[in-house]
Amino acid sequence: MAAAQHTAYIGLGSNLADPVRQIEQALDELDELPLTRLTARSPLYCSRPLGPQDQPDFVNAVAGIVTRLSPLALLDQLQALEQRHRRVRQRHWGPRTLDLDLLLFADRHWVSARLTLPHPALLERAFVMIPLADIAPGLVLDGARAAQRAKGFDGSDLRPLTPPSR
Ligand code: ROI
Repeated sequence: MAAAQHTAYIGLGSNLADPVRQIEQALDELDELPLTRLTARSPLYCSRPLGPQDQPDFVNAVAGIVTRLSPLALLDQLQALEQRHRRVRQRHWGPRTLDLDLLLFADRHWVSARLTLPHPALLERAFVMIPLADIAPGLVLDGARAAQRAKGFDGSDLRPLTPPSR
């Protein structure tokens, strides 16, 4: 029997080596993962770095996918994709060519050394919640809709790079 299909959301971030190209390419590559289809992509946002400020601004986006992969098989694929972008991580919370965070996988709750679902910082980060709310406004997270949660951020650290209609 074929594995069941689930919806998952991926956070994308880059602040090195032409970040817009890194993110655009990663979105295409998500669509090409085995047993996986890209179903939604948020606009791209420019965001001030969280963490050390002596690094370039980030480009961030959130992708929606449907997949027949398991959460850990998907995580393996995301990490392989990061490696293909020659991910460099010079220091903790420092600049990187491509970060792919598995934010949500269906309504799974999971805690292990490799993976925590939902992503532990999901609700705290404007550069995740605002693009997530763009593509999944009605998604209920801890009792509140994504759109409602996104309104809780002042948004001044986040600038859209592409029109929301894309
Ligand atoms: N800051 C922003 N704005 N966007 C990110 O994707 C991001 N990723 C990180 C750290 C270094 C914590 N800061 C970030 O990993």
